[in-house]
Amino acid sequence: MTLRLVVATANPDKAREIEAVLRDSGLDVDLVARPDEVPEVEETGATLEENARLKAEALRDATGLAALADDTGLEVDALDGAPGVYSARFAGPDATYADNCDHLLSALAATPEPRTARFATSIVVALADGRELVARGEVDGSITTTPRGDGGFGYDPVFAPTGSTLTFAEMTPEAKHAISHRGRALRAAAAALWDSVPSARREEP
Ligand code: ITT
Repeated sequence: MTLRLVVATANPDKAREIEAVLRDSGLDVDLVARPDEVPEVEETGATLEENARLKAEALRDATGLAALADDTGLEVDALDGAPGVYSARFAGPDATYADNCDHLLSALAATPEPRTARFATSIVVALADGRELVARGEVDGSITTTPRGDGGFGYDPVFAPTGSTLTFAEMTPEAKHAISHRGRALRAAAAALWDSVPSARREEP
């Protein structure tokens, strides 16, 4: 039976990645766009998981549907883990992706390479019956000295995963999802859904 799942993100780039990874999950999922009339929740949590839970529960409560939320942060070792939960607004409240990348490169201008960092994603799925599933994914890498590539979004042009000479923005979407924080967290969330909602398993043809 199709699981109707509303995605609790206002970021279309993120929504596109979530859809692409869940399409390959073996689950029969109908992804429903986040209704515009539902107000965005304030991300007041101290951790990625708390923020993901706030977003998922608010949307589940507003729609009565299962809701999936992703909260992601970039943790830079030389900045003691910043920007972390503040990644979206690192360069200010209305910061663009380019503003945030520039701000990060400026903050690291005096830091020699490798400027080690990791992306982390926490996912919470708030099911309609009140159960909650939690998943996390991380990828280690380093911050480049200049932005490179046009793919992906956010900090992708300045993040090169460990073992690759390319930034995430220079990779195909499939190559990014195979190793990314979000790809890993979503595959773990899909496995939890497979176990917890057997009716959503897609029958093999
Ligand atoms: P929602 O809360 O509505 O889902 P958001 O864009 O505010 O959208 P986050 O707080 O989770 O999402 O993300 C923080 C920022 O981290 C985001 O604005 C991006 O700039 C960046 N980011 C998230 N995922 C990323 C990825 O896969 N690659 C590069 N940057 C990413």
